[in-house]
Amino acid sequence: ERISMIGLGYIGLPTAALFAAHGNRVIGVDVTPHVVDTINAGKIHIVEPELDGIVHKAVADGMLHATLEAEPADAFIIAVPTPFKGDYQPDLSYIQSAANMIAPVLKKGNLVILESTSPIGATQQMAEWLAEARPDLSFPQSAGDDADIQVAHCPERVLPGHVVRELVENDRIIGGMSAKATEMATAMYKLVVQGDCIATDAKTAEMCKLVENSSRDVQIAFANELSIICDKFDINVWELISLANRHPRVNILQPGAGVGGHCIAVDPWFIVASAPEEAKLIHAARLGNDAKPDWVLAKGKSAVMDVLSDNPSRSMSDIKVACLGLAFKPDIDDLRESPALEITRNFGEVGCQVLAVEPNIDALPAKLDGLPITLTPLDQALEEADVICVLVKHSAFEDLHKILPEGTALVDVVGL
Ligand code: SAJ
Repeated sequence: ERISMIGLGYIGLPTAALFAAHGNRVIGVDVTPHVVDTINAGKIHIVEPELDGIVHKAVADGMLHATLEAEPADAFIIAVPTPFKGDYQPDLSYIQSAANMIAPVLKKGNLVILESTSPIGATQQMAEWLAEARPDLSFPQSAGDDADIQVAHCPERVLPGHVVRELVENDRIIGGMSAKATEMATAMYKLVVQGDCIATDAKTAEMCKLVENSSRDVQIAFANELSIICDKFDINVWELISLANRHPRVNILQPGAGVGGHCIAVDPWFIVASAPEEAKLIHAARLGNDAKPDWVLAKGKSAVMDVLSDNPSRSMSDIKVACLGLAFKPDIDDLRESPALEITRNFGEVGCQVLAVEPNIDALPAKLDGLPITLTPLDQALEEADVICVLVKHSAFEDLHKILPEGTALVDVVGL
């Protein structure tokens, strides 16, 4: 099989490399010259454990090469971003550009797979764009199993940090626009996937992916709401959750600083945008999780105010607040859409000195430039801080309770 991967980001690059590692010739296409050059040099531009070695070998073996322009192939996989616009409406322009890019090189017998997380109807829309660009070919929306080009939606569901393993082990949802498309896509994924490939239609596959992440978002919102209620009654929410979870049919997730990353905080909006009247719970969960960082900031600020009122001779500018963790979740270095980063930045605007502790990075992101925030080693931060806010449950912080200097105010929103 000759496979073309359109979009070489967090999903596209590992998927491309995996197909190449299994003996398929893979052409990776990306619009960013730096990405193309980096991959062709056998290197990677993203952070994901184990990926660099696989890409290096695939490029060295001549099985993977990256280009800026689409080339003919047997199958095309589209893994481009599907962000939302300001008003929470999905932005399909990247999918449209990808469709326009591959349309000229499509040949009878090709399979086009949309892997990007997409709002309901996006696969059909992509097939329409392809059909408009190539009136000489037939597509499944009109020709079904007999179409020249088959189209399917097979959403990715891998967990950042475990992508290489999950790409192989996870079950895949295969949503063909025709039975033939499902059959062709299943045969292709079976080249690398050890999990089950489960057949459905494209619309159900789109909804399935959105529902998986919405389900997690709603459950985390429940945990976050509990943490705020428990704070009011001075109940330890982590003890409470572990007790409740002893019930055989209860499984509550963990509260935290908020929901970060680029999937769980985005995908539920696709459902809300398309069914605003009906998706009430999903909407409320999204708002609840988005509001959690402000609640955490307020808790931290109130601890700072307590220090000031206990020490009238001190001023805000000489109070030191340690923010433990900047990443969007434990034990990764990914700071994108991170509630911990947002909280830390907001602390920097309060006027106190902020000691940012993030053992997984070497330098602070530009987003924090110009604020009184310094990247600080854990031991130094613990020694100097008046207030410690634990924002991410990194394993480096595990023993914090044992080494915490006595009398330091602690705001722990992750339950160390
Ligand atoms: N979080 C909590 N409490 C929890 C679990 C998570 O506050 O109990 C927070 C995390 O700290 C983080 C956010 O939620 O800020 C999201 O983290 P995550 O580990 O739940 O998920 P992601 O965004 O890394 O990856 C998710 C996964 N989806 C599900 O688990 C249903 C992954 O399988 C998807 O492939 C990925 O989204 C995606 O690309 O859509």
